Amino acid sequence: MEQTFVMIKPDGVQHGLVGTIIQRFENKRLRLVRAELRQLTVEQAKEHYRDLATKPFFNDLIAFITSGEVMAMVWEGPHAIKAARSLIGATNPLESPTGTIRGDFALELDSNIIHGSDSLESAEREIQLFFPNLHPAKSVS
Ligand code: IDP
Ligand code: MG
Repeated sequence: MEQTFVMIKPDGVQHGLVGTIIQRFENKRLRLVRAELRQLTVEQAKEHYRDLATKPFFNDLIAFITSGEVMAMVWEGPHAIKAARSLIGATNPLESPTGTIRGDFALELDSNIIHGSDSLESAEREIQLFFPNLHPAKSVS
C-alpha cells in the first residue's frame, strides 16, 4: 500500500473542479486519506517546490500557487504515486492526452490545475510537509 500527495492548484479550485477531480481518483479505486482547503504561505510554497528553486519560472510558480486556496490531499492505494500521475497527465497540458486531468481541463503549462508527487521520496516529504500529524516524525532524542 502506498500514499501520495495530490494538490488541486488555485486554478482548479477557482474553476470548480474539486468534485470532478476527486471523482476521478475515487473511480480509480484510490482511497482519500486527508483533504483540506488551504491558503499556502510563500514559505510553504517555496519548501514544497524547493527542487525547482533555480528555475527561471520559480517566482511565478510561487506567486501562482499562493494566489488562492488549494485543495491539499493524501490518496492511498497500490501504486498510488504512479496511478495519480497517470490520472493527472503530462506537465504540459498540450502534451497531456485527452482523458487525463490536465489534458481535459488545462491549456497552459503555468496553470495546469493539479500537482501529484513524482516519487516515493517526494510523496513522503510532501505528505510530511502538508500533513505532519498523519505520520508523526520519530523522535530523535
Ligand atoms: P509536474 O507538476 O508535472 O511534476 P514539475 O516539473 O515538477 O512538473 O514542475 C512543477 C510545476 O511547475 C508544474 O506543474 C508547472 O505548473 C510549473 N512549471 C514547470 N515547468 C514550467 C515552465 O517551463 N514554465 C512555467 N511553469 C512551469
Ligand atoms: Mg513535480
